[in-house]
Amino acid sequence: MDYKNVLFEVKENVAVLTINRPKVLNALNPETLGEIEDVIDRIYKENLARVLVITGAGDKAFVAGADISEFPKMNSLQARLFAKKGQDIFFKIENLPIPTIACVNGYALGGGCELAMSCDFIYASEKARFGQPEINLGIIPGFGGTQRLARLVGRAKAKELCMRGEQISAQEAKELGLVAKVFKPEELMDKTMEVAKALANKAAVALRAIKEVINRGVEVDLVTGCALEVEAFATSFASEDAKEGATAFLEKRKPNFKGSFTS
Ligand code: CO8
Repeated sequence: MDYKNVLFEVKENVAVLTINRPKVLNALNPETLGEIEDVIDRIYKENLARVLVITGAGDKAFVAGADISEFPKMNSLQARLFAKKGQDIFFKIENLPIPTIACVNGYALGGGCELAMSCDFIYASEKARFGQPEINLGIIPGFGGTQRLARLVGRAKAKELCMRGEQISAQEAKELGLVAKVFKPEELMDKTMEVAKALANKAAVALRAIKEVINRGVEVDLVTGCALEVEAFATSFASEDAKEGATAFLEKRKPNFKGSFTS
């Protein structure tokens, strides 16, 4: 597939997906969502990378939401399909078996905030702005925002953010636990890539297990979550990288993880 709305490259096992519609602050129309899905499917099926970074083109926006110019063309059923398509794609991102980092360089509003929340964690520029402003359009978030936001920042704060529809700064988002780290705008990409490359050299089976167990574990009770953990622990313990990790420690050298998914 030729991409018109996104850029995609893989370097040193780190894939970078850039939403590339800067004239409309990288708003997500159905075509852009389709291209994002194609990239995610390729990463998964072709095992293209060990880490994925998602960012936005230009210096103003990560993604300013779903493309509002599409709304007047849609009836309720079409809007439902669009929302469902977005949700399905964001689940694919959430379930990718590799670490994903949202590198939020500017506005992350509506669908943009929802895209960022489907990643494992968010690194943001000091000038990034977050919010679910759909209420100001007379609608509600449709790409999973009410659900992921409530899980990340708690019910009451999620309700306040969705009901008031106001933007918050990167620093406020960090205080809420939505953002993991805040960087100066000119440092954001380099710092994100530094972490992404470090993750690409860690034990892949263990990374996948951490992701799956935390994602699934927060949805269930503690006993069930710990049962998931003990099984995933056993899988990681049986991996080639686990043998290398312990051997390297005992031999007082740095581990040379292969990053293979085989256990
Ligand atoms: N959709 C389409 N175009 C957009 C969007 C958007 N979400 N955001 C910005 N643009 C366009 C503007 O129309 C403008 O275009 P033009 O130059 O042709 O006039 C250009 O981008 C630059 O934007 P502004 O001039 O508005 O820039 P400002 O710096 O003045 O303001 C803001 C920046 C605050 C980000 C402002 O653009 C804004 O409020 N944007 C809309 C944010 C928003 O409401 N996002 C939520 C959208 S709804 C959503 O995401 C729901 C997801 C689920 C949908 C389910 C499917 C139906």
